[in-house]
Amino acid sequence: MTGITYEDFLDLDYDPAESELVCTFTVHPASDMDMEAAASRVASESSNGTWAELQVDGTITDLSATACGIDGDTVRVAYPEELFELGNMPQVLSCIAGNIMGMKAVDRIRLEDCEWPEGLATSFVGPQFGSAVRNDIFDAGERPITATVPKPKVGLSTDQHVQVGYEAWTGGLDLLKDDENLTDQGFNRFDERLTESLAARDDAQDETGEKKSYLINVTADANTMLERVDRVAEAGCEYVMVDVVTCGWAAVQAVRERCEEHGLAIHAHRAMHAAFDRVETQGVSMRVIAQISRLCGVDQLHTGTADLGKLANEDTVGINEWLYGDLYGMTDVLPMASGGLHPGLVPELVKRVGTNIGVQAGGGVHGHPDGTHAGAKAFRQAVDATVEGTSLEEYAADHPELQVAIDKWGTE
Ligand code: CAP
Ligand code: MG
Repeated sequence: MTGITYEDFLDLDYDPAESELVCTFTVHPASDMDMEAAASRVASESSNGTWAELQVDGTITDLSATACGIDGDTVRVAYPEELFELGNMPQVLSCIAGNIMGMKAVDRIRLEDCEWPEGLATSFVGPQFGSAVRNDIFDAGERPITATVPKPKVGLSTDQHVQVGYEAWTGGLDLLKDDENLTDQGFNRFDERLTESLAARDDAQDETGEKKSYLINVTADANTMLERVDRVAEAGCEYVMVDVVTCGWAAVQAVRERCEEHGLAIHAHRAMHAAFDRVETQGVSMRVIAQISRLCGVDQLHTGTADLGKLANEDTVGINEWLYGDLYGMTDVLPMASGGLHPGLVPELVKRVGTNIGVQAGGGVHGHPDGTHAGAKAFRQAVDATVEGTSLEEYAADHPELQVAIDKWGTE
């Protein structure tokens, strides 16, 4: 009887089958380990191996992954499709981003990218609407859709929150968005906020003749989220918002299923993603988090501002391209640019990431010297000017709100 050892997981001549999931890792081996030894341990621990040589009686299904490529500190690992439970994202991640993240055999390891095979990819439902929301819901034509998040993040009463929404909608923005840490707290209850915001939304629609909607944050335990999704649908909204990283992929998958029953779109906030992707040598890249988000079926996802805003961003452009790209016919995802944006940054943002996006500003709307309504107008004016190819300075000559915003924040 021969045992399964770490060496069995390394074959640099191996050509992965089309059905296999191929993952690319950046690996920094431990000081007592060479790259080949570390790579074989990555493949082993993330599939069917362990630290001891295994003696197995009888025939078992061979579910070994194969470390099939090493190039500098880049390691490619191929995983047989039978290793995975189809449509179960937590199970997939327990393999490819599980124990290996803390293995002593590596000083650092980061899952950089996945090449999803058709069988596994299409076992996930993907988004219902994706970037079609821009025109299906808002009839936005060529322009990005616009959103704002009331600030301060938490602490506004329901009435104050609703009033901010009303001013933003009537100022020209499409979406009011809850902040990531606002759900159902004592100062601003979920049910009351839902009902009152949608009443204000209806008024704003009547007043402007434009479609408006609301991204209400349903994040909670899975059962509570599903109840909230039902209430949002009953109340007549088009979307729910979910903090997808903090609530977990199992819950996102459950919400996606319930949203299909109601025809609701999902706005994905990525709070906590940086715990996984910020350290460039460790964790899981934002690219992979975006892939997981699309497979699990979110319609809109925060992907950063291509470095224009206040938060560190990983490759917004490349991630957005992946979200739009073909994945066996799966619906795409609308990227949301957010975090420190203001009107003056919109032209450069659109230059970097295009117009098939949502643009979201909190401080860059409510921090306008003349308040939220003027701030919303200025933000929308910046979007309209950009899409029609007029410079902000020129457009501001007969759009005073934009002029005030430029005077305050500049155009860089
Ligand atoms: C933006 C924001 C968003 C971030 C999330 C905030 O507010 O509401 O949560 O954009 O980051 O709380 O910071 P401001 P990302 O417009 O006032 O900056 O989009 O990178 O996931
Ligand atoms: Mg926020």
